[in-house]
Amino acid sequence: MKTSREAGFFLDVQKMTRPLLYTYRRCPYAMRARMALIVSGVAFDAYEISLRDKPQAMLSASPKGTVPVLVLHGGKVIEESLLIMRWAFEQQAPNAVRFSALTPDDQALITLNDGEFKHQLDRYKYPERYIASEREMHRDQAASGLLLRIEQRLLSQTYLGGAHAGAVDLAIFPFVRQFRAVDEAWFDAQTFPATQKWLQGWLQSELFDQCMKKIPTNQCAVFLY
Ligand SMILES: N[C@@H](CCC(=O)N[C@@H](CS)C(=O)NCC(=O)O)C(=O)O
Repeated sequence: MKTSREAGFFLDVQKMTRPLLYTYRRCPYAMRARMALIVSGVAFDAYEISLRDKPQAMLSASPKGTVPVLVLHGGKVIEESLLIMRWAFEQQAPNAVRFSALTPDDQALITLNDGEFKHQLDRYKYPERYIASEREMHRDQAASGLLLRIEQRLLSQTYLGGAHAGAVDLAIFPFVRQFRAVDEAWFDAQTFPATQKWLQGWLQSELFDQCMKKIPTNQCAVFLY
């Protein structure tokens, strides 16, 4: 990975040599997009934004103002993390095949993750923004909802995707990571052995390491694998 080129105020989408990903290192949606691009072998530029001061070029491409946003050569904009993942897997790069398939059950798990679980995670992680006295209720609902479903799957298979990691693993792992990070001691004391092992495997993976490479705010880095 090489750092340093600063993205211009406006993008000249005809001159782009690689797709440009607007990203934020700690955002779980951006993490899933970066990991999908990396495993698919797609070379891309990653521009690290400040959430408080978003670049005008990004807002011109995607006025809704969330990351990740992927701008393709020619100007096509993909502004939802799951669609960026899908685009990455469609590029047919060597590693992409086993990551591409999403069963209806996988999709249901991702919907649960992005809906109910994210709702509970926010209320557990940021009690000051919500009703502080309900924090533990949200934590416990998350545990008996998505985490239990994940645990049941991982008791009979190594990855959520089956014997091999799949898109469903990449889509969900960053959120479970964030959930654990709120109170690691609590999480590690729960009886979710398969989920704990699965999470540790991802935290220690080369892919996660690559996806978490630090890029200075308002600078661009090239991801070439
Ligand atoms: N549905 C979107 C959600 C993306 C999202 O909410 N990203 C957060 C960062 S984790 C964001 O950009 N929030 C805007 C802000 O905080 O101003 C996706 O899947 O890409």
